[in-house]
This record gives sequence, structure tokens and C-alpha cells, in this order.
Amino acid sequence: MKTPIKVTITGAAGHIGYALAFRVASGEMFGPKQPVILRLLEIPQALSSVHGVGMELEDCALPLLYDTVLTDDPAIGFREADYAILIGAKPRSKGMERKDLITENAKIFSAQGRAINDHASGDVRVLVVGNPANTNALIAASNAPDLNPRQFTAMTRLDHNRALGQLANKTNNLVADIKRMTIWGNHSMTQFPDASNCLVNGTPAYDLVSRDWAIDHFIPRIQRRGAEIIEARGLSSAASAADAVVDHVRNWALGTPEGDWVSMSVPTDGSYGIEEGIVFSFPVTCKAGNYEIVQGLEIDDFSRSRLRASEKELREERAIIEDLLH
Ligand code: NAX
Repeated sequence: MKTPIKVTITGAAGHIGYALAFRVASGEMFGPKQPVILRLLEIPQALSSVHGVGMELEDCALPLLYDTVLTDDPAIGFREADYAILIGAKPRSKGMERKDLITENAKIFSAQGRAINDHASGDVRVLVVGNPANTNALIAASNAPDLNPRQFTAMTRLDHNRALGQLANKTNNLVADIKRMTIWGNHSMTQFPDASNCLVNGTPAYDLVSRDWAIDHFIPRIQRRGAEIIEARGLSSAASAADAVVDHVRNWALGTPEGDWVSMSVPTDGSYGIEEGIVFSFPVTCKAGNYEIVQGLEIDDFSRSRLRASEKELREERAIIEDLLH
């Protein structure tokens, strides 16, 4: 038998965690021959609930699920983790300012960064989902001095998948026919969903849809899709978010298909003029657990202004939590 991969999921009793745990355990993340050990980390108040998740996992009799650990202790939750999926976060409560939300979550993610540094595998790969995801990833990475910041990413894959879905609908094609979608920037309203490099069955997307459609409909719809789901469902995206987690980690671990790329929020390195010091979504290709930012894409004035707006927002978020960075 292959050595099991240890996957930590924080916030595992929550909506996204509940939708995700079963998919990881059934082999969708790492393939049908790869056993996994799940470590489900929750806060003490949600321990009973996460025990229920553990019981249901047991009741599925999943052949790839080698072991399940349920805990509220980060030292146990992150022990030897190969992958850490950080979903648990403090939600925005009524009347809470954005600044307070960022500060409250900064405390959680700095502590988790330290715990990952001290207890996870030295080769751990981290995906931050809990919002504000990009800045939380920055904080976690900066509190993990023994790890490479490139081991920390944040999730913009749900936005990427939403964009694929909308372009497929508009052009009457399948999502599988679309390549080279990009989400740039922050996982927030300033994100820039960019179809300008997309190929639809090999044809440039802008030969099939107008730039006006992209500017007036496509971009704002992806930016507001989360709110649209909440309005319809009365709850925020959960199954689609879990699906995006599976996609993000699977591509990171096993690679992206030839001729295509995916969107991942990663520490900036100067690519596309976005200076170091924030976690920003780029088009990336992945191979065997590594990613590379796709280079050389043309950025026109319109795109540049969108990238700058999202960069500005991320630098403002960073300024709020600067004292927690090392
Ligand atoms: P829920 O409130 O259903 O679940 C959150 C869970 O996290 C709860 O069970 C809570 O007990 C737990 N938790 C809180 N603090 C924790 C800590 N310090 N350690 C471990 N567990 C902790 O939220 P859910 O709908 O699952 O969403 C989770 C997060 O994902 C939110 O921050 C949400 O905004 C964010 N999202 C991010 C997305 C992205 O694309 N990056 C999309 C979906 C989602 O909105």
C-alpha cells in the first residue's frame, strides 16, 4: 500500500469542511489508489459536531480512509501534515468593520502558521480558504519561519471555476472546452476575472464574445457571484467551495494539464509588476507539487488598472496586520 497522505482540515464541522472531508476521503483529491489520513481540527465549541462528522466518515466505510483524527489541539491537528487546508475562520458578525474582521482573523492565522511551522511536515503545502483568504495566507506564511512562503497559497479557484462556467454558458460550450482562464488579484470584489487569454475549443474567447460583454456582465457577475449564491440559497457557497479546494490541491499535487493553467493566490515575486509582500492570484502551471507563475501574458491598460486596484486593496489589508508579520 502507498504511504497515506496526511490532510489537515480546519473548520471541518462547518459548511465547507463538511462538504470537503468526504471527497478527500473518497479519493477525489489524490486519486483512487492513494490512501489518506484526515486530521479534522475544530474549536472546542464545535468538537461534538466534528465528532458527528467523524462518525459519518466511519459509516461510509471508505477504503482509502486509513485513519481520522478529531481534535481541537493545533499541535495534534497539524502533526506531520502533508497538506493543511485552513477553512476555519471568524465570520463577519453584524456591525463588524472590515478592519476588525481582518484583525480577528489575523490572530487565528498567525497562531496556525506557527503551529504548522512546528508540527507539520517540512514539505507541507497549505491552502487558505477562510476569509480574508489572501491576507490570512500572508500572515500564516510569515509566522512559519522554517518553511518557504511558496508553501502557502490562498484560494481563488472557486472564482476561476465560476468564470469557466459563465463563459461556457455564454458560448454554448462545455467547461472542458475552455482553457487559460485567469483570476488576478484578491479573493474579493476587486478580483479581476480575465477571459482575454481564453481559448474556447482553440478559438480566442474574444472572437466569440465581445469585450463589452466581458466588462459589463462577465467581470461583475464573477465578482458578485458569492453574494448571488447567498441571495438564492440563504447560505454561502459550500459544495462549490469544497469542489474548488479539491481542484486546487489536486492540480498543485498532481499537475495542471498540458496547454492549460489554473488560478492560485501565491506570494508575489515581482511578476507582472506586482512587488513582493502580498499574496495575489495569478495564472499558474503546476507540476509534481510545484507551481510556476505563467509569464509573458499581455497586460493592456484596462487590465493594468484592474491589477493595480486589487494590489492596492491587498496592500491596505497588509497595513492593518503589519505588526503580526515577521
Ligand atoms: P462555517 O461558519 O460554516 O464554518 C466555519 C468552521 O470553522 C466552524 O465550524 C468553526 O467552528 C470553525 N472554526 C472557526 N475558527 C476556527 C479555528 N481557529 N480553528 C479551527 N476551526 C475553526 O463557514 P464556511 O461556510 O465553512 O466558510 C468558511 C470560510 O470560508 C469563511 O471564512 C468563508 O468566508 C470562506 N470562504 C472562502 C472562499 C474562497 O473562495 N476563498 C469561498 C467560500 C467561503 O466564503
